[in-house]
Amino acid sequence: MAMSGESSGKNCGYSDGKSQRKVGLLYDEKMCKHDTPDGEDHPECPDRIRIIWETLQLAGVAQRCVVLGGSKAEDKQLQLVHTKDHVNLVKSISTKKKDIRRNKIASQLNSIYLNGGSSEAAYLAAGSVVELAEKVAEGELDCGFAIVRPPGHHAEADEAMGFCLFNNVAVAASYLLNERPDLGVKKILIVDWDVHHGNGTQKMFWKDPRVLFFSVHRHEYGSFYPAGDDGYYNMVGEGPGEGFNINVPWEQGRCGDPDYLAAWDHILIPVAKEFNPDIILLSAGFDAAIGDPLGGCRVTPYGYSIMLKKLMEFAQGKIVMALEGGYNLDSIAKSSLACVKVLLEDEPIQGSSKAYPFESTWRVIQAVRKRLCAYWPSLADELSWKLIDQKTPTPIIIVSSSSDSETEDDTHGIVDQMSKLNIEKQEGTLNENDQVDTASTSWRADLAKVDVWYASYGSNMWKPRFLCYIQGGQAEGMKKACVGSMDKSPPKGIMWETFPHRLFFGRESTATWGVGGAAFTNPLTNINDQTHMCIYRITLEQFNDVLFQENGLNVDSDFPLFDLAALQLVENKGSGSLEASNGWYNNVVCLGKELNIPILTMTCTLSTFEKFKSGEIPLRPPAKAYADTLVRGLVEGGRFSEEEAESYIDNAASKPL
Ligand code: X5A
Ligand code: ZN
Repeated sequence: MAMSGESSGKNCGYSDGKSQRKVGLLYDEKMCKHDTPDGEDHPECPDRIRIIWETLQLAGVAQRCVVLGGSKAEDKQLQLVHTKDHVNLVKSISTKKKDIRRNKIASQLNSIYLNGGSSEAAYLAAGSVVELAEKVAEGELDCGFAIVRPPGHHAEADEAMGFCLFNNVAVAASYLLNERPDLGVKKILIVDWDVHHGNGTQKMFWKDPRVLFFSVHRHEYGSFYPAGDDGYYNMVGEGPGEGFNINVPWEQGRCGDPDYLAAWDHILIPVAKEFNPDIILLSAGFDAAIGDPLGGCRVTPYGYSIMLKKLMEFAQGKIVMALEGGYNLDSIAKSSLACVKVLLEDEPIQGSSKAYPFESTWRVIQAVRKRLCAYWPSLADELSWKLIDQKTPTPIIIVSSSSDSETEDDTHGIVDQMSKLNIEKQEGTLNENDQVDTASTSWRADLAKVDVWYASYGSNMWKPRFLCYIQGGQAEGMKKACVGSMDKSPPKGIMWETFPHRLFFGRESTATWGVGGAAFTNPLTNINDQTHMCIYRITLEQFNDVLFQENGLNVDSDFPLFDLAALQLVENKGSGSLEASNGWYNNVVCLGKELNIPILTMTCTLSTFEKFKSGEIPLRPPAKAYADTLVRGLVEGGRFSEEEAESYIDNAASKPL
C-alpha cells in the first residue's frame, strides 16, 4: 500500500481502523466573498465550495480528515510564477479606491469578474494550496484536498483569465521547488483533469524539467476554451523542459470514464512510473463531470475515484488536490466525496456508464504516445489492434443539418430527433454499426483517389469550423455538432483566393447558428463583385461528405452525391445541381483550377437565386455568432484586418442583389 512510514503516528481522532492516512481538508468560508459585482448569476459561484464542504461533512468524511482553515499567500510566493504587476493588480483590485475602475478592469480581461472580496479570496486560494502542499511535502499530512476558489489553472504570469486570478497550483509547485529545498521535493507531477486546458500552468513550467505537467481536456482542434493551439498534443515543452509537458486533447465532448481511464492507462500512468515524482499536485476541476453545464463530458464519481486511486500508487500517495472548475453543484459535490474517500483509502465505490472509449479517443491517445515516445520509452509500443478495437463508434451516422446549410425547415424536427436517437443508441450498445456497407465502400475508394479544392465563403472559412466537417465535432459558436467525413485525414492544402461572384445572406435561420441568414454566392460570375474564399484541398470522397453534411443528409450513403461524371460535367459547364438533394447548397460550381485541380464551391441554384432577387425567399443578415465566425475565418486566414473583414461582411449583408 502506498503509505509514508514516517507519518503513520498520530491520526486526527479517527479510530474505526479503516484508515491510517492523515488526510488534510482545507476550507475557508472567506473564499466565498469573491462574487459577481452585482449579484448576477455566474457558474463560478460561492456555493461551489460551500456545497462540497457541506457534503463532506454530511457524509461524515470531513470529520475523519485534518481540517485546515485557509491562509493567505505571501507576495514573494506569488511572484515565483506571477509578475509583480499582476500581483499588485490583484492585491489592489478590491480596495475602495478601485470600486469604480474594477468593472472596467474585469471587462478587459478574458472571462473574469471582480468584486470587493476578490483580492482576499485569491490570496487565500493560492496560500491555501501552498499551505496544504507544504504539510504534505513535510509529511505532516499524507495527502489532502484544498477546496479553493477562485480557481487557478488558466491564470498566466501576467494575466487573470478563465475565472482564475492566481495560479494556485503553480504557486505551490514553485514554492516547494524553489523555496523549500529542505523538503527534498525535486520532481513534481501536476495532473490537470479539469475539462479545460491548463494553459497557465503549462506556460509557467514550459522549460522546467522538474515539473511534469499533464493536462487532459476538450480541445476540438482549438475551438474549446481556452481556444488555440496551446493545448494540442504537439506542445511538449521546450529546452530542458522538452518532453515534460503532456496534453491529451479530446476531439469531442461526451468523453467519460472509459476515455479518461484509457488516457490514464496508456499515457499518464506509464509516464508517471518513469518520472517517479516526489509529490503530485492535482488540478482537480470537476467540470468534466457528468451533468456539468460547461464541460459536456461524462466522468462519474466512480471515474474520478479510479483516476485518483491510480495516482495514489506514486510518490507514496503524497497527493495534493486543489479544486479548479466544476459548475454543476451536485456533480462536484459527489465527485469530491468520491475523491476524498479514495484519499482516506475507503473501499472503492462502484459503477460506470459506458463500456468503451470512443474511436476518437484511441486516435488521440495514439497521437500523444507517438509524439512523446522519444522522451518516455514506455509509450513507444504500438497499442494492440485488439485493444483499440474496443471502442464506441464516434457517432458518424447522425444526420445533422449543421453549418450554414439547412434542409427545408419542416424536416428539422425529424432530423434532430433521429440524430438524438442515433447518439443514444450508439453509446449504449456496440457492434450495431459495425457491418461494413459494401456499396458505400466501393464509391468511396474510387473518389478517394481524386483531389479537388473545396472553396468556402461561409463559416467554413474558419479552419476549426471546417475541420468539423472532416473530423467531426462542434466548433465555438455552433449550436450543433457535425459527424465529420468517413475519411478524417486533414486537408492537404489551404489557400485563399478571391472570385468574381456576389456574396449575400438569406433565409430565416439555421440550426447551427440560430436566427439569421446563411451565406450564399451568386452561381454566376460578375466581375464587379468579389467573394473571398478559403480553399481546402480534399479528396472527392471528403467533398461528398461535406456536401452530405451541408445538405442535411446522411454521410453513410450507398451513393455519392457528386461522382466523377458529375465532376466532368461541372468542369465543362461551370456548374451542376445535385438532383438527389433539396438542401440549400445543392448546386456545385466550378470556379476554375489551381495546380490543375478543380476548385469547387456549393451554393444555391440559379432559380433559387432568382427567388432571392425577387424577394420570394428573404434576404437576411447573418446571426451574430455566424458573422463572428466568418470574420474570424477571414482574419485568422491572415489576409484581412478585423475592420476589413467586418465591413466586407456588413456590406454583403446589406447591399441589395
Ligand atoms: C477554471 C475553469 C473555465 C473558463 C470558461 C470561460 N474555467 N468560458 O473551468
Ligand atoms: Zn475548467
